[in-house]
Amino acid sequence: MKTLFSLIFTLLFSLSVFAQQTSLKPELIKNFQDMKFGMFIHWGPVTLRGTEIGWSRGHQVEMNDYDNLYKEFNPVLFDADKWIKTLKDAGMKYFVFTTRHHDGFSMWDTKFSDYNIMNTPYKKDVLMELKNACDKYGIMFGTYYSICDWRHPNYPISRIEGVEKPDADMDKFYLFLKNQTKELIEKYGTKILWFDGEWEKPWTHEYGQDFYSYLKGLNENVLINNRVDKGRKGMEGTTKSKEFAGDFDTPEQRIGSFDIENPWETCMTICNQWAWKPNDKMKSYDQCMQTLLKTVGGGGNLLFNVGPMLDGRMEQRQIDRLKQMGNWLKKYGESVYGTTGGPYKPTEWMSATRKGDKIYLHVFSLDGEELKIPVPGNNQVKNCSILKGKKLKFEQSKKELIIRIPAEQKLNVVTTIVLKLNGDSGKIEPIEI
Ligand code: H79
Repeated sequence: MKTLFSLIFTLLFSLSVFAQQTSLKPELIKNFQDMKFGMFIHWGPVTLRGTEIGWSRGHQVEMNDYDNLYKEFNPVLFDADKWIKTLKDAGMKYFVFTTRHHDGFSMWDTKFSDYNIMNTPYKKDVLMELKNACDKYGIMFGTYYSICDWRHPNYPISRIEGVEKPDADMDKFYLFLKNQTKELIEKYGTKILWFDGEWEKPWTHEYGQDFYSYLKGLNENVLINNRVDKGRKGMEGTTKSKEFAGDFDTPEQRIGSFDIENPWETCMTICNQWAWKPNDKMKSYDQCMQTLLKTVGGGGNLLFNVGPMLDGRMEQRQIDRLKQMGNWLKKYGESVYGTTGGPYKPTEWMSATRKGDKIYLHVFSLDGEELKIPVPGNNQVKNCSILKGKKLKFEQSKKELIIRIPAEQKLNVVTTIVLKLNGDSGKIEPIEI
């Protein structure tokens, strides 16, 4: 009896391990990590008010007003081609679009809710246009999808006092989630399902597990973030333990901690608000570059968020800022794409990436002309230069590597230095500076 029990247990256990392994192919996640830089978009009828998507419903914007904004949503200057071209010119490789935020509005032609883009005066399936533009430019297409839906009658929570939901029914609501995400996978070919809003009580670990295997069953090549399940540690975004589903971690509005074991992606806004806000404070070029390079240097991807305006255009100042980043990446991209974070862990003033026998140092600030860092493990530095620039003099002892960077060689915002080693940089243990 005991052996039969343990046999069944072993069988079930190996089946579940098997399921986990087949659900995430290493090359799928490697390909994702190699891309490094993507664009997040938060957009919807709420841009008519300029307040935050989802969160302002029933707060800054009276609920009834919020829920009727779609009747006026007519972004006549929306041009999917222009958006994706902007993204491409920024050096970004993938795209994640808010298909349904916590407010419950569906930005595509869905069969499962009338509260969708086809019932606005605009009447066009913006999601399909974006998907087609991504295909045209060779950009990976992904979709943000909120698990909570504060407006949906079957979802138990509204977040607003005094609103009763007599039709609350989580199992019915879960069926709605399955139906909608099936459309995103089958009709729109989404490659990334970027969930959110999983932290509320009605969503459980059991739903999370079931949803993850359901979606992988529809297409095993869809990447799914860790917000599908209940394992996320707040805005830090890491996953509590292996028992929770999710292909990558999701630090929000912060650069994730150094981690080259578990895939992660920082999501961050180029201004302050996720959805467009008039005259929102925009990050400087310096802040944008440091955010990107410290994220990549820590082993992560950056999903950088833009909120387009109510007429469908992105703000010109944001397009210009992204273009500046793209111009940098055009020249120095080999130090970003396809690299691994480290071996030096990011600091305030420097971050590093590596590939093959090379280490790239991104120096943001340096007092004087000498860069002093620990030697890269057991390796010898063979030569050292500014990336795409002049050779630099250096000395190495057993412990220390000293690189001379003449003042006139220092570049604005970031100076990238390439070290060529006598061995594989991938094998070096992380180094704290
Ligand atoms: O979709 C974006 C956010 O709307 C969503 N996740 C990203 C990707 C998000 N979920 N939780 N949070 C953001 C954190 C919530 C912060 C809040 Fe607030 C503080 C909610 C209410 C007070 C920020 C400030 C949002 C509204 C005011």
